[in-house]
Amino acid sequence: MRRLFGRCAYPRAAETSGAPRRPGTRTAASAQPARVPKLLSHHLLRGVKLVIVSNRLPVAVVLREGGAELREAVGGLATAVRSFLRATEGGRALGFSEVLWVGWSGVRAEAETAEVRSMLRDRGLVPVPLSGDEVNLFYEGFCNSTLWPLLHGFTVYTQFERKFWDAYVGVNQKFADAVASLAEPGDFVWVHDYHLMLVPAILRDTAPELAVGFFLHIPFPPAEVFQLLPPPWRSAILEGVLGADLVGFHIHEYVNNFLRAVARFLGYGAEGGVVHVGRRKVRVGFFPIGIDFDFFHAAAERPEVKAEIDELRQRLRGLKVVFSIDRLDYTKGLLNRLRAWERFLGEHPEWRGRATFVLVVVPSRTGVPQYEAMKREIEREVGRINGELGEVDWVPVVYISRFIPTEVLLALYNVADVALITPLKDGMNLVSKEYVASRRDCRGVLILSETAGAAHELLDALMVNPNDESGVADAVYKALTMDDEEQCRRMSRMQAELRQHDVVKWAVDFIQATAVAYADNKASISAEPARRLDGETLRDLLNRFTRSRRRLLLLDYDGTLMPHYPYAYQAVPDPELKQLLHTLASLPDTYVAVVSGRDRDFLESWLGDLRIFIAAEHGAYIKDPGGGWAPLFPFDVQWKDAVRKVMEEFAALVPGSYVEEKTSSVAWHFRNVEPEIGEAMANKLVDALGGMLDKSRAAVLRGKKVVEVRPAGVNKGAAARLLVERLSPDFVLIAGDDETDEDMFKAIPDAASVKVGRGETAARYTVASYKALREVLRLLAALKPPDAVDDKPG
Ligand code: GDG
Repeated sequence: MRRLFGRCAYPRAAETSGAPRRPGTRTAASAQPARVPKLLSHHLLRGVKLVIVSNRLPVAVVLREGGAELREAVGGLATAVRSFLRATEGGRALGFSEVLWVGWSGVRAEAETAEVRSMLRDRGLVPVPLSGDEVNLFYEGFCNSTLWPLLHGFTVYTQFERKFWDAYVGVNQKFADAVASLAEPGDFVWVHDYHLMLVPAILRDTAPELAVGFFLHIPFPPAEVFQLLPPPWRSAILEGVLGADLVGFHIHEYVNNFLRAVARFLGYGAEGGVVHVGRRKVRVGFFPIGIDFDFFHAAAERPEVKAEIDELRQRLRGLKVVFSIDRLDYTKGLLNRLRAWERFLGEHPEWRGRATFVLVVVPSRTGVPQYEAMKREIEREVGRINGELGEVDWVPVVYISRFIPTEVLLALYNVADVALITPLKDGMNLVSKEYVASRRDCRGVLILSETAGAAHELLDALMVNPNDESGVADAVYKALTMDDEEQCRRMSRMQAELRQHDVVKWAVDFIQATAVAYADNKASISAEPARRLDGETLRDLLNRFTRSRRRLLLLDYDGTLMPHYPYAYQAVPDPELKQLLHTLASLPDTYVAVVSGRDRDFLESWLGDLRIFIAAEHGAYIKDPGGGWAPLFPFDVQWKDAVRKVMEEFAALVPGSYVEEKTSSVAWHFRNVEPEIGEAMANKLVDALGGMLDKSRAAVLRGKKVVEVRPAGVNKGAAARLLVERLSPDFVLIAGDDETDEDMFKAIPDAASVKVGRGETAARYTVASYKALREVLRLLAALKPPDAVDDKPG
């Protein structure tokens, strides 16, 4: 058996069919008739570029003495996108004018010569050079030692290193810069996988008019697992992905996990798979990746594959073959699989000498100690099993630890009586699909982990739990003894599924869904985005302030003038803030108003001594400098008792939620409740309140983790408008950090409005934090009194 594959001379990894062409052109190896699907060309795709972005380009650069050579890479993503491009005439059948692919060439930046770059560019491939340090910290570090284990749920293998994260941020920026430098408004950008989760948000900031789709090829774990990432990293990753118009996963479970994480860590709710991020709607859906069904289904007819099949059959002498192929990885469950095979042979000794397990493990991430140790352990186990059970003319496990040429892989798919695919966790798993598609003879049995994404489609596989050793052993027995009729029944049902949902359909569905999502967002994207308030924009603002005759500053309190504290009572103004407000209010013809959601008592007790306007309860009550409180307009709150009663019932029903009552409003807060339960109950509460309230008197508002009822027409925008009408300023500055402040930004569109912190906004400017805003206010306070400006007009 040692010579099972001995006849072939194996080229090295990234096995190939020679120099690749431009993405989308057909290659010799895959010269099957391309099956062009019925494409629903979308007008948004017409004449624009498709830019594919992935960590690796779909080629491997091989450096030789006499120069460089490019070889087509084999791997899930590269093969999938190539099949799509082949079937769509390089994207032209969809309307794209050109397809470019941005990624790392696989060689360190130092080795990426001008010759390599130009060879790549000739083929539409745009290299992003990575230095040795970046490869170590970004690729081997954050990608493979943090995100890979964490997203697969291997929490104990996950490393949390600040320097890995910093490199991840830097390299994502590099990729985004490379895309932004070649994409134009309206172009389509398809970002792939966990290496590049920050790219969509960076593009949204720097090139907002691009259509962006993001697809994750590996699992997205439950929120409790994702929570292990330090808060700034996990928020940046979620916000990063949400920069896209469409976010895709393989299966519904990952979609749910992602939406829960978004709700829990960012506080964004989702309805029907749409997350509202400021003005944008981000669609989140599942798009199970398929394979090039026709290619695999026709493979056994190809002469070179046929020859391999004949050769293998001859050498196997009627032995039944159980087969698996994986990259060396702890997620693949290789040791569990070996032990299950051993158990099967122990429980069914009659199969010794009649069946063999061909275990192909393709080297991967060589040099990483964890992987090296696992390789040694697999080798020890194979050696032990073969030593204990093997015979002179039979080995229980044929172990191959190298990359195998495609025709050999295709032959193995065709001769294997059983495919034993038992990953502990796998985003999808293409091998299981390729095995099924390859069986033109309608024979063979697939044993598949319920923990692989593919289990959601390949329902006629013998489903196993990879940790259930005896369950897997039983499945092997069942598979080896299954009659031909049942094999064919199961195979043909699975083949029908794979034929219908092939890789081209996957890519076309994804691109078309991105087009729809982008069309929806286009209007809001074209609104002018907020600009950072620094440098020139800040100088301009200070100038306008100086030249104006009458100034009004409308300032939110929590999160804007003060940081957010865990408990509301902690946000007591510091002496520096009070001094600043005092100085500003003392400038000639300058009015300061603090506009807050807090109640009158709090604001009165901490700010009442300043000569400023104060608006409490979102503007329901306004106090003039040195004067008393007056309502924004006459309103009644007779509805409060009934509303409070309903809300108290909800508070009793939902542990962790509570009711807050102010003079003009009642609110039900659910920030301490599980997001799904909180959101679902909030919907019910809104429905219940909607049915009992007179809309002309009371308004139900759905805020961040709160449902509030206020007098109709009361909001910070109305308060801002009233003050502007009363004071007639020719310069208005508005600053705020949350949803309720957006009402002010929209109510006074000519104002210099400033959003404090991240997130979509109707404001003109943004600053990073309350500290940055205070710095701006300090600059205003230090300006020469406008009366003394020499060149004051008039
Ligand atoms: C990610 C996710 C998801 C492997 N060894 C050889 C070889 N291969 C080919 C197989 C198959 C591909 O590589 C591996 O498929 P996977 O599904 O494991 O994909 P990955 O790229 O490893 O990983 C995975 C996938 O993305 C797609 O979204 O399914 O869950 O982890 O096509 O045939 N091909 C040849 N020789 C080998 O030795 N010729």
